[in-house]
Amino acid sequence: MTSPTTSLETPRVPTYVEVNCPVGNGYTYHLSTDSCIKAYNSNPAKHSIAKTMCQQEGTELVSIKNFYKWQFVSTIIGTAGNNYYYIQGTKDGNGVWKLDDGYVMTYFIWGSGEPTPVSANENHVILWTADFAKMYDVSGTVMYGYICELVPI
Ligand SMILES: [Ca+2]
Repeated sequence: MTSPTTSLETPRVPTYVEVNCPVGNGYTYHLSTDSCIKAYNSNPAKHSIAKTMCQQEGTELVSIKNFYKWQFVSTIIGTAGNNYYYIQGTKDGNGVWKLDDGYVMTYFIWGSGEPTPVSANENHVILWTADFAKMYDVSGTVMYGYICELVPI
């Protein structure tokens, strides 16, 4: 005697990020990391301006907290060509990398020879497509592209 297997699974409830991701504005949603990002490279900006540009459209610079997130971002920007994109990450006076919310940054996938010694004042992070979208620490004053991310409010 077998009873029918129930198929009354609860429908998956879309997340805030999924529902609100502005895909019509060029953002891409990625389900398994629940992230929504857009890469900008046509109007390079220094770090502080890049941050503001994201904020002006209700997003922030992308925060990369694990390999899977980095992998998604790398598929968006590509791992070829010669493009640079600011992401979150600011080095404090003690050489500690922090995200914009003040939490310590724990995931890194540095490019060759990176990070540069603390004394060099390279206090921000970019991804460089020519090196497989790996992280490079740089001065925030150089104009680069940037990647914005929609985060839950
Ligand atoms: Ca560097």
